[in-house]
Amino acid sequence: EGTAAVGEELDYTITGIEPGAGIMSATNKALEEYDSLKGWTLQESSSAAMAAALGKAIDKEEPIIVTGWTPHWMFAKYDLKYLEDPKGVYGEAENIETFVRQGLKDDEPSAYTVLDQFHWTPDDMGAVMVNIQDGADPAEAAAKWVEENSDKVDEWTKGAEEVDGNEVNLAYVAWDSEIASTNVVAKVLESIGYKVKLTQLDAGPMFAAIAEGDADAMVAGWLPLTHADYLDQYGDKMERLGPNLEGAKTGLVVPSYVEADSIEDLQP
Ligand code: PBE
Repeated sequence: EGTAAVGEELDYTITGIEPGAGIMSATNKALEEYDSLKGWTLQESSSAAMAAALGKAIDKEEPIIVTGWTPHWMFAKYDLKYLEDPKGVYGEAENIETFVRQGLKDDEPSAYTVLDQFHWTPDDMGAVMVNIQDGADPAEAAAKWVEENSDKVDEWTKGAEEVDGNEVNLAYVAWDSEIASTNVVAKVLESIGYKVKLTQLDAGPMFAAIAEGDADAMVAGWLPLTHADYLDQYGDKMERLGPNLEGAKTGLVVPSYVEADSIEDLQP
């Protein structure tokens, strides 16, 4: 089966996720920049529905193209590949960064210290994601990781004094990667006495909540590229604490049996 057949079988449709995701704007840009994607459409969906569609296609060994990212459990569960992106529309390696509201350092120095020191690897995040995918409740999966990784957690809590039920509000988006990281940070904050509220939002509102002080922190800023527009819009009103994970990636992802290696192998 050639690559022309792939487009036809897919009705020239890429399965996307939530409209506010940076990977959606990057994919819209790819649709404009690659001749091979002329006439293709990007279907809005949700992260969960995208993963379900991927699983279904793989069960039937049918082609599918999704907007994907790493770290993600789907690379542990399925045999997948990124389509090469010779024009660099999806950027190089991304980092995931932590942002807090202005004033948090004075108001809640202990929480600020933990958030500032929070730093882990794609493998760490992947382990939590796989557990959640295997059926663990996100809070349980996070608690298990925290228990098994006290060396790392001790580094994050170093110098943070215990508090007595102070409240902290973490904003996040229901991307599998951010469900994992946000729940882990919540567990660690709870371990030093915080009462943590998790607020699930879309991407834009998540940045806005930190900028406006409606939420205290988030650990879900993908940069330098994926969330560059949000950083432009809200960066001045937030405190940027830098990467909590290095070596993330986004792009178009297909099961390895799909006969295309590059976005340029697709056919308009
Ligand atoms: N993602 C996962 C997000 C960032 C985290 C790649 C889906 C996005 O595209 O905005």
